[in-house]
Amino acid sequence: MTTLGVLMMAYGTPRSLDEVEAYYTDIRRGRKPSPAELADLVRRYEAIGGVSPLREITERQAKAVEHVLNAQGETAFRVYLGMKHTEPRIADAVADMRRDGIERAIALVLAPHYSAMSVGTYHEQAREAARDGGPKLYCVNQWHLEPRFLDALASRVEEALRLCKSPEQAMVIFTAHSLPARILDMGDPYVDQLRESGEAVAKRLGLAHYTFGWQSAGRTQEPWLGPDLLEILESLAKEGYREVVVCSQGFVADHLEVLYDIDIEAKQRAEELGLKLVRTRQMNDDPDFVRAVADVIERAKRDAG
Ligand code: FEC
Repeated sequence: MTTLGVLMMAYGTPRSLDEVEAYYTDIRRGRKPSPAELADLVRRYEAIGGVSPLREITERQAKAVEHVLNAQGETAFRVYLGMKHTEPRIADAVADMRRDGIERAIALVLAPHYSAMSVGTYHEQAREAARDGGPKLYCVNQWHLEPRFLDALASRVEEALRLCKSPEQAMVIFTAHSLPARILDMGDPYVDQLRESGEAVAKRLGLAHYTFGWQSAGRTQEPWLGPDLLEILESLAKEGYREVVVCSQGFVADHLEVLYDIDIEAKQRAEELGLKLVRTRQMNDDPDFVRAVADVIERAKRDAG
């Protein structure tokens, strides 16, 4: 039986506070952060306990997906993990596949919605690494409407609503990482795809109150997609809402942007505004999510022939 490779790609996170500067520099494509920017990022990592659980969770996700894929028995799969901003890099994973004689691989980013500025840049790195000597890559652009992924989101929103005193009156806010607003002029599908998955979840649950917002915008001069989650909280408090559910549908793991930006920063703002904020549980390596990702890979395998 030949083995089909899976190049699973994720953001990556520093292993310790000592690595934060190099990480931040990599995110900024080689521009070092100023001392104040670095201190602010270190402060945020310290606030969530010093390191982010993202690395460990990504590794668990990769193992669990490989296990589910191989339990089906028809094809042998081998999952290789490649990170965008830390080791093992995407190019390392591609080199490992080549070394192991993998000729074909499905390339999948652990981010459901496509933007040229996010998923597109992972694919660029993967294609570049595979250009000379393979393997042949089949890149999955988006998987935000994968039925089991939508089920997993819907069940988490439902669970969060159950923690509200008046679930029918609570506002559900679907969020994702903001990007520079110039993606709107590039015909990028990111914004539409976030609406599509949020609408699908709202329809599944028959939600009366839901909205969309952005979080974790970069600290750069150019305009970013808005409104930001913090602004939305202010508007909702003014409109008389008392409870909100934040479903960070663009992320699939607990990490800095969830544990700090929502659990610390947004919760504190909500409290000041007299709002109760309940965040939906992240996917991590929960079996329903792992199954959804395996479905995405199986589908890509069929499409690749
Ligand atoms: O837990 C962790 O340690 C890592 C959490 C983390 C995830 C993540 C996901 C996304 N990002 C996306 C876009 C951008 C753009 C910039 C940017 C900057 C940062 C910084 C940190 C950071 N991101 Fe990130 N992102 C995570 C962490 N991100 C830290 C730098 C400090 C800051 O701005 O807070 C701006 C780059 C620039 O300055 O030029 C753009 C997108 C995602 C979701 C898709 C994905 O996972 O790839 C999009 C997780």
